Amino acid sequence: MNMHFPDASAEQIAFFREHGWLVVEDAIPQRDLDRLEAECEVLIREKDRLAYDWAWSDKEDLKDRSFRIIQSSPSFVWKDIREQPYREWLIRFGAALMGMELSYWYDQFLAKPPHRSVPTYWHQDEGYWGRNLDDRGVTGWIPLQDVDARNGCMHFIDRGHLEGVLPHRLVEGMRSDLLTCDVDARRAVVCPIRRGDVTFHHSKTPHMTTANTSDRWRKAVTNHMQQVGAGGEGDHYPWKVTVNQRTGERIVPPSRPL
Ligand SMILES: O=C(O)CCC(=O)C(=O)O
Repeated sequence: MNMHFPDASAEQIAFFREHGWLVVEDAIPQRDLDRLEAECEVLIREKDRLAYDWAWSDKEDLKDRSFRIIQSSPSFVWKDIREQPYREWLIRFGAALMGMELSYWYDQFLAKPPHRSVPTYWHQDEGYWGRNLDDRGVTGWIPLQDVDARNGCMHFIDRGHLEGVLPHRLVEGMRSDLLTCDVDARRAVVCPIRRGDVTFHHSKTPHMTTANTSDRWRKAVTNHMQQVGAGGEGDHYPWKVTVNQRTGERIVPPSRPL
């Protein structure tokens, strides 16, 4: 293990358990981020083949998607990614925060183009994943440049992980599976952070990122981990849909009420 990667302190663990989120400063070396960012470039360049448009508008045909949020996975293009020290660190650090044994689940590359993106609206990850992940998931979010509210940093609802799963709905005007829920925005904590910092959030923490109004891309790699044995998504809530953006097909998985 690279000595640079920090261990979770008792204060960080206590903060995460109370608040449902945490900023870890200076966690990942710049050279590791340079490699990760370079590997992700092809996902932007070849987005029609390798990515979904997470904010696919219902006014656009499949072939005309404007990719207001590119949604892909670094694992599609970087075969050795699972052996990278930052990945081992995410599991170790996340496990300490959650107080459970974790396995790495999946990663996403989420890129917002300059000026023409949209927010990733308020949601809880369990709203997408279903009851299988009940208090059993954690996410480590890695921006590939400095972020603040002008280019899409994380916002969290403080202590929201202690208040159950909120009713979600599909975001209006979208053809993708993008969900949202209503929150008390007065409790929102804005988390501007620097390249090298990482945020963690519990799978029940309501969170959002703002649109990118800057002149540069906002790129982030998000890393989802689950308790060993949780078995991935399932036992879904009634708002869940899956959209296959190769075909445009919309699938409604079996669900039960909230
Ligand atoms: O990067 C984004 O826009 C949203 C990320 C997110 O919602 C997550 O990592 O859970």
